[in-house]
Parts: sequence; structure tokens; C-alpha cells
Amino acid sequence: MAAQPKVVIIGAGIVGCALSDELTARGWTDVTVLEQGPLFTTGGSTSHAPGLVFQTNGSRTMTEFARYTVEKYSALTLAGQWCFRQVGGLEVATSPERLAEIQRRHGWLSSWGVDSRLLAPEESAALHPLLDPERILGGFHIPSDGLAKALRAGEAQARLATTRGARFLPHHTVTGIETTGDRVSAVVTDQGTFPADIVVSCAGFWGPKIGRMVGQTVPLVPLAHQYARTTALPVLAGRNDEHTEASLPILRDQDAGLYYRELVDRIGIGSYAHRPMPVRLDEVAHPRDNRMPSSLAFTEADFEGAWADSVSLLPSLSDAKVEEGFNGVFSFTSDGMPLMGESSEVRGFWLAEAVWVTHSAGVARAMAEWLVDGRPGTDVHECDVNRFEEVQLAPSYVHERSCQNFAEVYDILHPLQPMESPRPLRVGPFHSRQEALGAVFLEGGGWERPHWYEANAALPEVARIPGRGEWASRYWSPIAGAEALVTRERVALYDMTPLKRLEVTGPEALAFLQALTTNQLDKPVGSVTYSLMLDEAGGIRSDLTIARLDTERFQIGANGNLDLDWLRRHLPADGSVHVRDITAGTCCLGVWGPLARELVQPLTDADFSHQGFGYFKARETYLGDVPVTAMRLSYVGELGWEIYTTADLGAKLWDTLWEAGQELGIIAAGRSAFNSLRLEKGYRSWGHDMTTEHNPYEAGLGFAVRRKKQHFTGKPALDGISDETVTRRLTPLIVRDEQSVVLGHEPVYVDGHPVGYVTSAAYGYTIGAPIAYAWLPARHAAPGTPVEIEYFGARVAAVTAAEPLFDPEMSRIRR
Ligand code: FAD
Ligand code: THG
Repeated sequence: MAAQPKVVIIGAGIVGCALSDELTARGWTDVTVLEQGPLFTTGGSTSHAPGLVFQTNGSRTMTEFARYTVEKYSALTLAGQWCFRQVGGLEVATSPERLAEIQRRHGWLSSWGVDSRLLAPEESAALHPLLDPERILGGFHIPSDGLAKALRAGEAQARLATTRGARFLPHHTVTGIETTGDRVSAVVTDQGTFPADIVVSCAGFWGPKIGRMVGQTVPLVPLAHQYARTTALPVLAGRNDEHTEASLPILRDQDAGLYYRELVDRIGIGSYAHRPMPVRLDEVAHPRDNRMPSSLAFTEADFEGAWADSVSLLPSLSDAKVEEGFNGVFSFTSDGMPLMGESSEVRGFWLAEAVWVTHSAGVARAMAEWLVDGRPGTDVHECDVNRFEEVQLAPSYVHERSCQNFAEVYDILHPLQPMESPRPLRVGPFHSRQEALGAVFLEGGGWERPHWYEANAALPEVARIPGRGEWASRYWSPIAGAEALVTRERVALYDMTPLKRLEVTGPEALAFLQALTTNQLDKPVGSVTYSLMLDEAGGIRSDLTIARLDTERFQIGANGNLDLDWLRRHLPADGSVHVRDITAGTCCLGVWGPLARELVQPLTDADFSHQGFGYFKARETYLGDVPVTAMRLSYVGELGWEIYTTADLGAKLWDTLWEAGQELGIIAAGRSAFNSLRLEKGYRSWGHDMTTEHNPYEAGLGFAVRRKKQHFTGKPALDGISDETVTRRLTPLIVRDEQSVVLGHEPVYVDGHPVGYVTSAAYGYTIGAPIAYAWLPARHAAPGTPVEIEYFGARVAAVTAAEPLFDPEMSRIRR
């Protein structure tokens, strides 16, 4: 590829326009934007977006995307007209649950560094005088939110790009994409063919259709969403003119599924309070049909409830009526996040879809960084198009989950709240045993995962478990605490089947893994190594366990599909290394606790003593009738093994261990206990505690980096970085009040100022205190520093601690 690749962007909606600007600003100026409709009212979703930009999001990445969009569009004009008007954003609570929720949301914004404040009903009505203060319990004000003029912002960015060499070609419908080998080579339109080194599909809800041209699944669903405009309101007369449009804050009543903005002297109302209305792509109009593809006929009956709720919240609406409305189409995904990145199958085919106006500039910036610099400057693992498990790409799954996501878009969602349907999808071979023990399953990655077992309700330890607040009690039981204690006292079985397992084989397997990870893997067969995958900039892409099971065969314990994707992308072309996902055909039980050896040793001829089977060692042997791979490691920080076998023998493995464990008081334990135990030991969870935005030293994982190794991805970027030089640290906090168990994403204050945020949290049953891990500036990370965590609007006292919080001598594991 030339230094200046030929880029073709499909779609001139706000995302395509923003990307053309971000790319050309970085010096990639050979950019062609192909658009089937006219410019810039193309007929896509952008043509209709009322442009509300609310920055609040539980995802730090999404808030950062929105924050940058606000910053960028505030500085843009088109022919002297504004592209962003910072009228502020106001969310109101009409129920006690929502009142608590806006406190939580205020916490997120404080964590992510955006100013906001909570308001009393009268203060809310003072900001937005159309509000009936009697109808609300409180408000949440984000002064930097506002209104984007989506079409103007798009065109303004397109013009900037054009001055740098980009060209925009309207009335060009993309009909095909040509490939040479596994790379894109050209984009075919009804007006001719355009050679391309890189194709970026910014086709909005048409994404799946473009994806099909190269065999790429694009898991989004176009859904209609109602938007209506009222007749003129006397109370708004004279407030705004055609130029200013609006001065009141944008407003959301999420309990009712509604949002509002001013339109000079009218109100625009958007509703999510109707049935999901999925739209079939083959029924969508083409711009040449003289119909707006993204605007469907208004179905009045669906709006009736919305109107009644609107009049109740904003009583002056009773003088008005709906003047016109439409059902506007845009994209939804199964997890509510955008789709970004490069196809894993077709090199050079990228996409940026299911992106709101709100996040458009931030997404475009990250895409341009990714393309030009090789990595996005913001962590995008939640948005990466390759994040899904295969089962999550089934058309029926995508359809149902995306419709569900529409229904839940404004709902109050607990971080542990699982999807209800389609379930069950993935069940391991232990499932019937777990059901018999009263497992309470939550779902993750399509897997049914026990969180605790009702069969353990009779354990005497249950009575020792302290209670906790309402929110933290959801998807929790004191039984989980008893399971954690029994793990530390006796022995427990943990289902590790959902842990992603990859097999790497071939003559160059060692060299391949050495080059991609930080730790020394050139060890004898039977060694297990904890190692990090870094990106080129030294950011942590994943943390892995890598077992050398044979000279040319390794088994990796991974964090998700992105690990598989990353390994595949780096495979040598000569076929000397193979990577295979073996998760589905295998299963795993963690057997952990002080009695683990007493349990396992009698089942095998192999020597499971400390001398015979050392820590972080692996061996293939038999437990009873079952051929197993045993690895001596423990994410819960106890003596024991991960025992792997093939799926067909899983039930036999369970029964073998279960029967042998009866006299030792064995229990089955779930993920709730698991998470608590790992936090006591200070074991990180990738994606929660650290991401590509953090280097190993900041994350406290410098011990897994062998700087002496000749080369590994990210090594040069670590030059000059060490434990001593880092400016922020992942830090354990001990919460002083035993009942205050936080959940993650809460802001941490020092001397009254937000300085960091919580990543993971749990009650530590062994240490007898709630634990929270948090990112803090290094100067506040020294053990013993008093801090406060904001939790549902209250400040909870905590103190930084030295880690690990439990068993720093490793006496439990190394014996
Ligand atoms: P689009 O604007 O749809 O652009 C995609 C482009 O690709 C289109 O122009 C299309 O013509 C072109 N294209 C497709 N196929 C081809 C092809 N084969 N060849 C050539 N060109 C092709 N978001 C917010 O942030 N805030 C809001 O308040 C908000 N309210 C909304 C209200 C309504 C009623 C609607 C419909 C959407 C709303 N959205 C809002 C969502 C927002 O509008 C979209 O998420 C956003 O505009 C998507 O931008 P895009 O560039 O990805 O897609
Ligand atoms: N088991 C296996 N693979 C995994 C995990 C697992 N891969 C993904 C994820 N979990 C990796 N996370 C960890 C975190 C910590 C440890 C193991 C996996 C661990 N650390 C010890 C410590 O920090 O003291 C030992 C490190 C060392 O000696 O290098 O055990 O749960 N199979």
C-alpha cells in the first residue's frame, strides 16, 4: 500500500462526513465519499436527526466520544450559522427509582470528567419553565450538552475535507465491493468503479447490505422511532428566532421514554415509548424514488401515550397539538454500542455504523486514528465490530436483541442485569448438575453462568454475611458470601467453561506468541505463564494465561473474541502457526480451596504434591476415568487447579470430583463469590480494570513484562516507563462502612474533588470489608490516603490500601 492509501468512504451522513474531515486532517487526503442520495440531505438518518446531544453514559468511551463531538461542533460554523448550540441538557425524574438513577448518572459524568449537577424540582423548572415542578422529583443538569445541527455539522466537516483534497460524489449507489486475495481493491457503483486500498462503510442502517457485499456480518437492525412537532406555543412566542432555534435545555423524561427540544416556538418530541418497529432493508426506499428512505409514515396510534405524558409534564402543551410527525429510521445493536473497526475476514474493509450524531465526531476521530496511526486513541473494545461471539451474530439473535435494546434504551439497567431472551443459548456439560443445585444463572457471552447456588442456602456461613443496600442487593445473595468463605475454608468447584480457550499450534507457535506477548514463554513443556498482549503504544489489549502443553502446542486462557481476532490478524502468512477456538468443545472446572489437593490426589496416579506439580505448571493426566489437562493456577487465590476436559466428559468430571469431595464438604460456587475472591487477591479483570488506555506499570502488571526479551509488540513504547514513573495507578480502596458495596464507574474524590473512578468492586468476605479498585493519580495512590466514593449522590468514606488485600505472602497458593 502506498504511503497515501486510496480511501473510499460509503455514505455522506454525519459519520462519513466527520470521518472525511478527521482523515484528511491527519494527512490522508486521497478520500472519495460515495453517496447514493443528494448532498447533504441524503435521505439517511442524519437528514432527520433533531440533534440532541446528551453526553451521559455508563461507558467512559461513549461519554468521551460525545464530549469530543460537543467540543468539535461548538467550534464549527457553516456560512456563519451555528453547528452546535450549548443549551444544556436536563433529565428529570418522575419516580423514586429514576431519582436514584440520575444520582448514579451524575456519578458517571463526575467519573468521566464532565460537569453536571443534581437539581430540586423547582430548580429544574427554573431552567425549563414549561416543566410542571409538581410532576417531578428532581432533575439532572449537564450544562455542556446541547443541540447539534446534524446536516450543517456534516456539511461543514465535508467542506473542510474538500479543501484538503477529499471529493464527495452524490448519486453514486454502491452495488459491489471488489477484492483481490483477502483485501479490498475497488468499490463498484452504478456510475463506475473506484479503486480503493481502504473502504470504510459509513452507510448507517444500510450497513448490513454493504457488509454482505464482502461477506461481513453487520449486526445491526434498522428500527423506526417516532418524532413529532407541535403547533406553535404561545408561551414560546418571541423566545427564539429562526436562526437561534432554541434556548431552553434539551429535556428528557426517561421514565416516559420521551425527549424534547425547542423548534423556535414549537416543541419537537421524540418517543421511545412505542413498540419496536423493525424495518426491512429491502423495503427501504432509494433516494431516487423521491422518498426519504429514513422517514416513514407517522403511525398516530403509537404516539397517543407519548402525547398524554407530554401534556402532563409540560402543561402548556395542552394549548397545542401534534402538527406533524414521522417514524424515523436509525440503527440499533444487540448491546446498544456502535460497530467500529476492520473486518476480520477482508483486509481493508472497515466500518463505522450504528453511531448517533451525539458520538459522531468522537467515533470518526477514533476511526481516523485507528486507520492512520494503527490504533484509536480512545479504548474501543466495547465498540469493536469483532467483539461478538459467533452465536451473537445469528440473525434471529441480532433482531431480537436489537429490538429489545430499543425497548430498553431509556430503562434503568443494573450492571449485572442479564438479557432474558434468547436464553438459554450456551450451556456447558455441567448445566444439569448446576440446575439440580439451584444455580441462579446470569448470562455472559451467550453462556449461562451460575452466580450462586440455592443449594448452599443452608451453609452456616450464610448467617455471617452482612446485608447491603438495595441496588447492590440485586443479582446478589448472602449465599454468595458463604460460597466465598467455604472456598477459603474447604474446597469449591467453579465452572470456568465460559473462559475463552484458544489453541495455538505449529512450528512457529512459540515465536509467534513470544512476539505478541510480554512475558517469557520459552520455558519447558508443562509451564504456564501469565502474559500481556500490548498494542503498539504499550496499551494493554489483554491479559492471558499461556500453557505450553507441547513443544509446538499452547493453550491460551483469553478474555474474549477480540483476543482471537488479534491473534488471527498477526498470523504468519506461511501457515506455520494455527489458532483455533477450542472453547465450545471443551469445559473447565476450577477446583480451589485448602482441601483441593486432598480432593484431587486420590483420583490420580500423577503426583499432585507441591513438589510434583508446582504453581503455574500444567500436565495432561487422568482424574478417575476422565482424561484431563490440569493447570495449577487460581484466579480466586487458593490452592488448586483448573481442570479441563472435552465437553463429552464434562458431566463425568463433575461427578467424579463431586463424589470424591463429599467427605471434604465440597460445594459448587458461583461467579459472585469468584469476583469477590479475585478482588481480595488483586487479580485484574481486563476490560473493567484496565484497557488499551493503560500501560502495564499503571495497571500494576509490570511483573508480567520481560523487558529483557528481544522483542514484543509494544515494547519500544515502554521505554522510559516503569513503576516509578507512572502518573496514575490502579489502586485498591477499602470502604469503611460495611454496608456500602459499590458496583463500578463511581467517582472517587480526594479533598472534595473528583480525581478518579472505580473499575471493579465487591464485598471482601474474608477481609470483612467492601473493596473497590479505582484509577487514581499516583500522588493520591499511596496506601492510607483517605478518599470518598460518590454512590447514589452520597459520599462514602474509603481509604487506599496496599495490595493484595489478602494473603500477600501467597501462603495459600504456594504450598
Ligand atoms: P446516515 O445519516 O443514514 O448516513 C448513511 C448514508 O449512507 C446515507 O446518506 C445513505 O444514503 C448512504 N448509503 C447507504 N447505502 C449506500 C449505498 N449503497 N451507496 C451509497 N451510499 C449509501 N441521534 C442523536 O445523536 N441525537 C438525536 O437526537 C437523534 N434523534 C434522532 C431522531 C430520529 C427521528 C432519527 C431517525 C434518528 C435520530 N438520531 C439521533 C440518530 C442519528 O440520526 C443517526 O444515528 C445518525 O444520523 C447516523 O449517521 P450515519 O452517518 O451513520 O447514517
Ligand atoms: N484462568 C485462565 N486464563 C485466564 C484467566 C483465568 N485468562 C484470562 C484471565 N483469567 C487472566 N487473568 C488472570 C489474572 C491473574 C492470574 C491469572 C489470570 C494469576 N496471577 C498471579 C499473581 O498475580 O500473583 C500469578 C502471576 C504469575 O505468577 O505470573 O494467577 O482465570 N486459565
